Amino acid sequence: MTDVDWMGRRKIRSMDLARLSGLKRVLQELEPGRKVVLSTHLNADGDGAGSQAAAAHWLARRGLEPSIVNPTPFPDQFRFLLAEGTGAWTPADAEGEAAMREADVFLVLDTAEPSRLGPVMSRTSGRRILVVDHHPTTSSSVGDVVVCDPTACATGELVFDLIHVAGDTVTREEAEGLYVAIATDTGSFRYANTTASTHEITADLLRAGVDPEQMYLRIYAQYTPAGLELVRRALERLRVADDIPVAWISLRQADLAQTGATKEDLEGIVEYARRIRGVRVALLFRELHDGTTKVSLRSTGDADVAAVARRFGGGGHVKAAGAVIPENLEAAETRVLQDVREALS
Ligand SMILES: [Mn+2]
Repeated sequence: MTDVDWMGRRKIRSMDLARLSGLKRVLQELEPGRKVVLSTHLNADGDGAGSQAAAAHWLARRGLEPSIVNPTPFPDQFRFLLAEGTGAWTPADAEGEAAMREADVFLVLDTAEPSRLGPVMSRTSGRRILVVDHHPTTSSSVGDVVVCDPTACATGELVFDLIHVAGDTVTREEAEGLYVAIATDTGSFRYANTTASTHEITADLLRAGVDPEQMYLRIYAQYTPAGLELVRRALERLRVADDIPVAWISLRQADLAQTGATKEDLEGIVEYARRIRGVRVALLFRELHDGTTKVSLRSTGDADVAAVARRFGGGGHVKAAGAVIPENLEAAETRVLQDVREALS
C-alpha cells in the first residue's frame, strides 16, 4: 500500500464529495497573509482545543496569521499543543480583543451555534465566518462557508482532511493536536463514532511522530487530589434506576467548592455511570451557580439522547448530548429521567 501517487504527491484520502468540496471552499478563504481568528465553543474540550492548536500551527506554516480567541479560557491541560509564543485568548484579554478587531476571517471549529460562541459571536459581524464542525446543523447555525459533517468522528478529522486537501502533510505538532481531538471525541477509539477512517487517520498521525503514551499521559493521567476527591463523591452519589437501564450522578456546587475540584475535573465523570453493565443511558446532573442544572447525557444503545436534550433547549450528538435546565437539581432529575424513560420505551 502506498500513500503517494506516481509523482510522489501525497494522495488525498478518499472522502465524501460534499466534504471535499466544502473543504476546498474553506481553503479558498485561507489565503496567505490573512489574519484568522480561530474559535470554538464555551468550555473547549479536547476536540475543540486540539483542532484549534493543529489549525493554528498549520495556518502559520502557510503564511497566515492565526490567533486563538475562545469564549472561555483555553484548557491548561492542552496548552502544550500550542506553538511557543502562541497565545490563546478570550474576549476579556486585550490581545484577544485586538485579534478579533483585526481579523479578516473567523474559523469556527466544533460548533456552529451562536449561543455556544458566547461573547466571540458579537465580534464576528462584518467578517466572513468559516465553520468546520461535526455536529448536526440547526436552524440557528451560523457560517458563510460551512463544512458540517456529522459522519466525522471529531472536528479533528475534518481539520486533518482540510490539511490534506491543501496538499500538505501534517507535522508532528499538528498531528498531536489532531490526535488529542480524535482520541478525546471517540473516548479513545471506543465510542460508536469510531470508524475505519478514524484509525486510518490516526495511523497517519502516529507516522507523523505522535507518541500515544505521551498523549495518554497528557489527556488522562491528569488526576489531582481534588479531582480524585470529586470522583469519590461522584461514586457516592451514583444511582441506578431499578426499573430502567439508567444510571446517574448528581453533583452540587458544594461538591466542587468543598473538594477544590474544577470544571475540568468533571470531564469523564459520567463514564462511571456509563460503565455499569446493562446501562443504556448515563447521566450527570450538575448544579450551576445560579441554581439551574446542567445535564450531560450519554447513550450506549439506540436511545437518542440528543432528542431528549433538545426538549430542554440543549443539543449534541445522538449518543452524547447536554442541556441546561432552569430547575433545581431534584426537579431537573425528575424531568429528565421521565423523558429518558420515554425515550427508552
Ligand atoms: Mn467534537
